[in-house]
Amino acid sequence: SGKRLRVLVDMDGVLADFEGGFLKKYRAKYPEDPFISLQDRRGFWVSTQYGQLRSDLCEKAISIWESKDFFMELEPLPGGLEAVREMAQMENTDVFICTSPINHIQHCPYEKYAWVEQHLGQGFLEQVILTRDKTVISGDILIDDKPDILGVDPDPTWEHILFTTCHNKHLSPPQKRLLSWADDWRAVLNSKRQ
Ligand code: UMP
Repeated sequence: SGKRLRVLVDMDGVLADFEGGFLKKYRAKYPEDPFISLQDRRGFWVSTQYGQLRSDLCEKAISIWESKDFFMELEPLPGGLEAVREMAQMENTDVFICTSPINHIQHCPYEKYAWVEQHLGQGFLEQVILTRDKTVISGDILIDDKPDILGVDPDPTWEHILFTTCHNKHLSPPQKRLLSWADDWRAVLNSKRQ
């Protein structure tokens, strides 16, 4: 009984393997330059850590995700597509994919929709929310790998569940975590139902 549960699911680092796709294409494009292994990643911003490694690597990193086909060719993370499909079938549950596009607009916004269409079907396009500010989107739960989700609303309606990935696994965050899609995401949803 009670009202419907609205679940917001992030895309990069939660459904799509942004970090793995980045590293593969960075190493292919810049084979002579140093790189940061996934186990050494720290901090949400890849470009910041590459810039700390060597100042010219910040813009080289950015050139990777600004390239055509970067977002389209990201591999799905294990279990993510199955989880959102299952959520979409659950009673009294609405699932939305809530993702921030980069400001280099040539490819990313289109490719994010195309990725969802390819992997989840055309009908799932109805569930896509592109926004640079997730605090203005209302929901009960936001599953996201970014530790600090800030915006104009200081008191968002959703509870942020931190999805574990290479850059956040060493933190002791205030949020609840999902360790992966093999973790008990169903229990997290059920805990928010009235
Ligand atoms: N992104 C950057 N710089 C980085 C790492 C990621 O611009 O160093 C981009 C990729 C995604 C966006 O489009 O930021 C993150 O979106 P969310 O995962 O917060 O939705």
